[in-house]
Amino acid sequence: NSSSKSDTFYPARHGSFSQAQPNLYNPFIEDAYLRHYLSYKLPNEVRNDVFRDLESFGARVSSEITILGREAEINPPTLHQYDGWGIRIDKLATSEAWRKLHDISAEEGLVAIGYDRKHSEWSRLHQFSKLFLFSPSSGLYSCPLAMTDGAARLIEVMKLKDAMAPTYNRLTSRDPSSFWTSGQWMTEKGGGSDVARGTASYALLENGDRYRLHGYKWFSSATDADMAFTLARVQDESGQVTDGTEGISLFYVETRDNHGSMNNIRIERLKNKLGTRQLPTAELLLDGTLAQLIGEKGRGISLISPMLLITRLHNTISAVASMRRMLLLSRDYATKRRAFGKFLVEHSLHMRTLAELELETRGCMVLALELTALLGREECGQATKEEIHLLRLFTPVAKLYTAKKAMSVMSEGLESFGGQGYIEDNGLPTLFRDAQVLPIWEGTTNIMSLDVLRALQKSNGEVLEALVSKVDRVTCNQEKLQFLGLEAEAELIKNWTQSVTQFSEEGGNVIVTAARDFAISLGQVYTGTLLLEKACHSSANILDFATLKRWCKKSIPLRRIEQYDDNSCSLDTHLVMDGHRS
Ligand code: UCC
Ligand code: FAD
Repeated sequence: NSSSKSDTFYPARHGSFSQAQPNLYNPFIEDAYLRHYLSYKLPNEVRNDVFRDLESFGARVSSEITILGREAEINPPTLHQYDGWGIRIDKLATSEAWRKLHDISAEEGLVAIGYDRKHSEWSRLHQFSKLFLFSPSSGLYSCPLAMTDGAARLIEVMKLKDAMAPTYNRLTSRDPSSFWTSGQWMTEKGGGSDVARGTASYALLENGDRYRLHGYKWFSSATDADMAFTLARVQDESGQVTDGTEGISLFYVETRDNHGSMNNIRIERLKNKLGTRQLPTAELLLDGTLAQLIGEKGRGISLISPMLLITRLHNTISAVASMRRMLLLSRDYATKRRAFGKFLVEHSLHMRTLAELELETRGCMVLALELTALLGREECGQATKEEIHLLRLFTPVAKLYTAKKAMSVMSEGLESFGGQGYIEDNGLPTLFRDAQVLPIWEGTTNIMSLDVLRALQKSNGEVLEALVSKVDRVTCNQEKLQFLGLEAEAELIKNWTQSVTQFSEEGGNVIVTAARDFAISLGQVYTGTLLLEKACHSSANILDFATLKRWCKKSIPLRRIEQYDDNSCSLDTHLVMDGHRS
């Protein structure tokens, strides 16, 4: 009756209109694919230990860490450049949550696990699985951890563990009071991709291997870091520096002295950013910063590359982790939100939409996790030559591939919540805007595509031969493939591989224009190969078959060579610049 209808809107009862909200449960227990993948890869004795750790860490992630990550987003860092008397102080204030995330990172061994090597070659897979759970809840603390890990690895690769023991021990410490984080200052105003032309910082000899750095670092992510690796040009006695790559050297900087004073570093301003708001990203003026030369003069870009390999793998795992997180929340929401008289989970169209995202996520997961396993093998001296090549070739591929997929999954994922996906307070938009940095930093998509060409060229094509032999091995057992009904998929993967290798042999100069399509195609081929390998394993389940079969319904973006030739390049320019005043 009409009086009870109006009662419904009586102000005291308006609480009954709340909207169902998704829950984040233990992200390890809820992630059947991660558990299945780790069971497939890890030997039993390692598996039990790793599962115990991931399960208890997952519980911490879904409670304490998620709350801290959200607090870090809501309370971004601030910079106070002057005190009340006009004295320059450059006081960077970070939130309590951010500092607590530092402590948790140490306690949980988020860097240390990769260096303790308790599970020898499997330690990296353990560490990166833990980071996979941590990253989307971490309030971007995953970023300083990436650079910290990269710095520790650089020290190890340079065989400086003894000479730099106090630093190395802090970077890999589990004790929050001694755990250090590292920055990585490469980008200057003149260029972040083209570091060779962009680096204008210079270094004046102080004594021995100690220098004073002068320069302007345009992006510094972890401005609260304790140390950094950076690049500068050494000035000779006549005040000259060498231009280009050959003029760039690598330096180690401690950001503060023993009394806590800044090492002649001025924080000029904090960046006002689309996302990563939790992160104290700043512009830094190095004004006579004391620094130690690392390695040979003029070899800076090459020497810093082991750090880049690690940070690019962190980027990859963070991209995939954000995809997984969006889907965990979205599918839970689908069981709670009703539309047209049914729960979303009962709408086949909605489920098809999410299944497409799940397919991309599973593909990216096998790619990312495989590379971390390869890294572990390489670091323990157990990798074959083929595996070392695969790690080199597929690190930039995975970085660009997963970052792009993360963006599309984040966008579709937000839409799966309808209007709620656009609402700031529930934290979902944070996942979206933080994903947008993943294709940009640590080398943009095009720069990663060109790095793939560099890997090919530097190895005289051996990195691609490694892929071919991997594909051959996975597709050689015809009898088994026939028994499993996977011959068509194996055939398709072989055809894709042939198209890619043929292109690299015949493409000549057009391969530069084709580099992005080439790299994405490689990502699809290798991921398909890994999915096939998993589907052929005795532990495979019905979803492994379905994932592979759906993956093989895609096509690779690489087109015929003439579609990248000079004519088509000038048409590109014509299309883009049509109407521009130049
Ligand atoms: O963005 C940054 C931090 C963000 C925060 C951290 C996030 C981590 C993830 C967190 C997730 C939440 S730090 C800035 C990152 N910047 C970049 O990545 C730079 C992008 N640009 C490039 O990568 C370019 O390709 C350059 C700078 C490497 C191009 O330099 P060059 O000098 O023009 O290139 P060359 O001449 O080809 O390479 C110089 C040397 C060569 O060695 P040699 O001298 O022995 O022949 C190359 O083989 O460097 C070597 N090299 C490499 N080696 C270059 N790239 C590599 C590589 N990837 N691996 C091994
Ligand atoms: P540009 O090099 O100007 O690139 C512009 C566009 O041109 C890009 O799309 C690029 O793909 C394209 N392009 C460039 N060269 C080519 C080519 N040869 N062929 C085809 N396309 C090309 N840097 C640090 O060193 N330390 C940090 O801690 C750090 N933190 C960051 C934090 C944030 C939030 C962000 C956004 C950036 C950070 N960076 C940091 C900088 C980042 O690494 C650079 O912005 C990035 O590498 C790109 O460099 P750039 O901005 O100079 O772009």
